[in-house]
Amino acid sequence: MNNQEPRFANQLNIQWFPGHMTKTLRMMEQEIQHVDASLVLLDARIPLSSLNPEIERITARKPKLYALNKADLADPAVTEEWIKYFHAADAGCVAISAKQKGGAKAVQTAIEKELSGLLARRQNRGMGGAKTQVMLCGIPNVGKSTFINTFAGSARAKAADRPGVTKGKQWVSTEKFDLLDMPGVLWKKFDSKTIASNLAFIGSIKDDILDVEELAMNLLDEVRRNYPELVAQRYKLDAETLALPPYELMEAIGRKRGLLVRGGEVNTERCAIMLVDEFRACKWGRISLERPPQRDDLADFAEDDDE
Ligand SMILES: Nc1nc2c(ncn2[C@@H]2O[C@H](COP(=O)(O)OP(=O)(O)OP(=O)(O)O)[C@@H](O)[C@H]2O)c(=O)[nH]1
Ligand SMILES: [Mg+2]
Repeated sequence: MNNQEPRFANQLNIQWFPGHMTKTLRMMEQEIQHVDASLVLLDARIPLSSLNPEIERITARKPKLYALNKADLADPAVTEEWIKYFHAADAGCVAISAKQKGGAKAVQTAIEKELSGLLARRQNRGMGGAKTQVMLCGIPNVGKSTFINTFAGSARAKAADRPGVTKGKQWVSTEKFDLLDMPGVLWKKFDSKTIASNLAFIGSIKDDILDVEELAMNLLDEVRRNYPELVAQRYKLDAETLALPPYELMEAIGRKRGLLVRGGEVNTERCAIMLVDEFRACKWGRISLERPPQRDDLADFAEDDDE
């Protein structure tokens, strides 16, 4: 199983964990003591790979809700499976698209449900008007600041399409809630190369430490396994071309798009950037890169261990 995993992820063993992430983790450890609950944003396309074990540890002792964000980019049927998976583990979980107002409403209702005991106690003590304090956490670029802006109804927190936009904590208040925006955090050592690749595919790791051609080839290879028709449709590929080894497939796509350098060679770097950008902008279609583990997967895993 391991030799099929993307090669470029090996490079993530280089020193890439920036000091500000250590600072953010410390800040979260402080803040969690004072808030009522945490809202952990996961990326709906990779719910498990975006589940940061450090965030899990820090948020463990307070009520918590998971939101599978960017559900508009993920395969809706797979997202449904993920919701069932989380609910089966007794975890509160909703699917949202932070840019859309409806998401904020779904989260408000779910948080109030998670905190119903606390809210009732406050009501009984005559403190019903106190605001609920919620800390937002998640990996870089998952949509924390965007969610806060939608929830608050105005652009109060800076949000942009790259990881590492939020640099410090920021409180944003609404009528009933105080929301704490936090910088995104990753963790020092990923359990598998698949996790590292998934985080790179969706743009949670800064692209400038990655080899964009490796990134694009691995992405193509991964997506064509589960969504061959989407890749074929987007780049007008016949079955034979779609089955080419990843580098040749990328060259074929570059040639079709006319991304050539002098002499007629394909400009593979430009092609790679185009592929990654188009995937992230959902031009290939709605794609989930991860499915909930099944019993069979666990059996396979046990077999691998025995080898
Ligand atoms: N399609 C889609 N894009 C989203 C959604 N939520 C956020 N985005 C986009 O994702 C990008 C990152 O959003 P941010 O809100 O800055 O992410 P963040 O988690 O605050 O990132 P850091 O501050 O860097 O940790 C922006 O381009 C948003 O417009 C969503 O639900 N769907
Ligand atoms: Mg942010």
